[in-house]
Amino acid sequence: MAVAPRLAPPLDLERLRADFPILQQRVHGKPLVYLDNGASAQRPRAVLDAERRYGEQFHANVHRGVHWLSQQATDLFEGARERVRRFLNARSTKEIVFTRGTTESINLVAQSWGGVNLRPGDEIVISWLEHHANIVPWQLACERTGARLRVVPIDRRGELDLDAYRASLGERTRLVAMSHVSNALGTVMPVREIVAAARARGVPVLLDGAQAVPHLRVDVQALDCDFYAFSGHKLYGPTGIGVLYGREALLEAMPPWQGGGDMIRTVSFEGSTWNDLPYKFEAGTPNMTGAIGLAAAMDYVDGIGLERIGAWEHELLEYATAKLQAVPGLTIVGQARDKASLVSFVMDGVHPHDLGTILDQDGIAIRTGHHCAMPVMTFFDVPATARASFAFYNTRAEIDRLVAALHGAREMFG
Ligand code: 7TS
Repeated sequence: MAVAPRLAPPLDLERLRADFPILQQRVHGKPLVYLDNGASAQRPRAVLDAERRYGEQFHANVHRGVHWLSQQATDLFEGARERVRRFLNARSTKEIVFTRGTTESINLVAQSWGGVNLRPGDEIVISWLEHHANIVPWQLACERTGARLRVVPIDRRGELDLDAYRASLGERTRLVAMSHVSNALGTVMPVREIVAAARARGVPVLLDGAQAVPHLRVDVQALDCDFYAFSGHKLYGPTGIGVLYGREALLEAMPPWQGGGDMIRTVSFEGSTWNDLPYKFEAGTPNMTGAIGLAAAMDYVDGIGLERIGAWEHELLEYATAKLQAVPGLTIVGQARDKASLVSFVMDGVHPHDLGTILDQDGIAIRTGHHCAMPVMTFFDVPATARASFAFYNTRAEIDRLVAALHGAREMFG
């Protein structure tokens, strides 16, 4: 007998929004409409409380004290690592390196892995839609090693050209580094195909998951990627904390990238030896508050369910797309068939920065600019875009306010 699919119950937005104190306020006299979640999502009380509780009751330096507080702090910090492992379905906590964020995670790989694996003429394959954090560290690695970048084109919809991608993989390809979701266009990248084609050639893959983890269920074993990078602050967690997932065998073979306390086993003036994974990559006192806050954010998100979050955000995206398309003079930049949770757009005759300023007067927060993805702007021949990026706590009524304000801007600029 066929079992009817169980539909997830819809989100109780009123109750969920009450978890976010910052959303309750007025800006310029208007209720805040926060549509800049792609830059940084807001933190629920559960995260703020976890950070405060740690500071009020458990803070001490980790991994070094025999005293009670230090053990509490270490347990909480290592518990957070295990929470991240479970969130990503990594095999082992040895594969979970805490960093300051996506940017630092990618720099770690570019410096450490790149330093021992790249030779003159080797190639790193990236795409045209990458955030600067997944371009510049590779450029720096290329400068140091003589390797070069190969950039896979996108099409007018903002989708990766998969044939060109496959054709770009060659004898000299040493690494593929791509976004999971584009921050400037919202494109969900065909990561299965990307990974499969690279693996067939034995080429490791790094995925920049900064814009993916808040919206999609990420399982690093199912993805079969070698590195996965993301930031806490886009996942309703704290700033200054992020994660690098790395396949154990690769991390094991990589040298440390920063030296200092905690990453060593022994130090003498003749030379030093390195600590086990993941500590080899965590020199100095880590961000314990951040890690604990991030674990609380993961509990919070999983408590709601990423599938339900994704489903609601998809509804918001479709609703916003339809309404925005009806605004005279407005063009959506990035029309990929598979998109996550944001809309980039331009309006004839109105600079995106002016749009942002006008919307701000209405209490509506969006981001305007190049979104740290200048090549994307070049590709679409625009100086900048306006970008509304959604979180599960956004409502249709908020999108109505965005759209009304855009109609107003249109009239103002005639
Ligand atoms: N990669 C992608 C795809 C991103 O969207 C971002 C941040 C980063 C890397 C860097 O993350 P960080 O936490 O290390 O700074 N993106 C954005 C954005 O879209 N608006 O502000 C920051």
